[in-house]
Amino acid sequence: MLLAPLTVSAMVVGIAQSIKEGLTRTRNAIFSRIAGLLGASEVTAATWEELEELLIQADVGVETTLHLVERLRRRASAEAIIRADALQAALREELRALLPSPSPLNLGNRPLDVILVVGVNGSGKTTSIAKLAYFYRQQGRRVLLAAADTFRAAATDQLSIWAERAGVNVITGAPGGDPGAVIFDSLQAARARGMDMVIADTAGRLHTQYNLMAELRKVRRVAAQNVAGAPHETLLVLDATTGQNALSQARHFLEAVEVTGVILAKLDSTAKGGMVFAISRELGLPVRFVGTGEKIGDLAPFDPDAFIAGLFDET
Ligand SMILES: Nc1nc2c(ncn2[C@@H]2O[C@H](COP(=O)(O)OP(=O)(O)OP(=O)(O)O)[C@@H](O)[C@H]2O)c(=O)[nH]1
Ligand SMILES: [Mg+2]
Repeated sequence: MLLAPLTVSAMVVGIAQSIKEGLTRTRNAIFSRIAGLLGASEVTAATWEELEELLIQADVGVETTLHLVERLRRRASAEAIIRADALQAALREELRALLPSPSPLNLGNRPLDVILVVGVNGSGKTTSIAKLAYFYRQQGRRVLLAAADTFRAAATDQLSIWAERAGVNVITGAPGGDPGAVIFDSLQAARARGMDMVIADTAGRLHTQYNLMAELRKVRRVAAQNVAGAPHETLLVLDATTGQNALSQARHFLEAVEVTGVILAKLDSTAKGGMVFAISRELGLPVRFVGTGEKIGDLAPFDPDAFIAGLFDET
């Protein structure tokens, strides 16, 4: 049974609110201090140094932080900014400029969309896939899951439990079996059952990094052979609590498979929400969704304006 699609305005308010809630730790631990810092009566060299430290603590990344603070310093002097609110507004603008403007995902333009979800084990892949399934189902999509993580014995069971919560079916394979076969079966089943979206879970760990990447490439190949242009989106799940480590993991994946966007899981569990800026600037990838909790509905489509607001605004 399909759920009624949400109205657009209700969704936008809901999205902004859940992004804000997901940012509670980042806001309380870091950005409220930044706001306080910029609110001091006098801006000195120490102010800039402290700003730098706080941004690095928020995992904005060293390179991105230096770029930001340098731009802000220049603006402060060029525009003779002395008022705290003007300085904060300038920082917000500079942060916003680091994020790409929202663009639609490459979905909904064909009879069957295929989304591949990749990432290291424990990053939040399975949970995020279930949340994605739930999210798209609420929009009236007919979603089928593919349990193509055949390496870890419990992975299929875990995905099946989550699928039930999301109200969608899963195609599974034999433990230790060929993930390419699971994808193939899933695409056939999707067509036979009149589904319009397949979301595939993939292994996060194999015996070697080489095997893992070879497997991911094979999964992609099978998808491409069976559905034109598939996978239409390859989303990399990163664990926000691992901060800069997640970026180096991401680089490994980028070398092996074409990634089109990021799901930043566990945003609610960390003060490292600044990672979003590093992902955008240093990896050149758009963040597409953020995980804001452990429940099925705790996934928000990324909205850059809501994200910036959520960093600073309590209400
Ligand atoms: N607070 C919070 N926890 C999350 C979020 N997303 C995932 N988790 C938790 O992170 C843990 C790992 O999530 P999984 O979805 O199992 O991760 P995985 O990448 O599939 O892991 P493997 O299958 O072992 O490779 C679980 O305890 C989830 O509940 C989130 O957005 N917020
Ligand atoms: Mg998993």
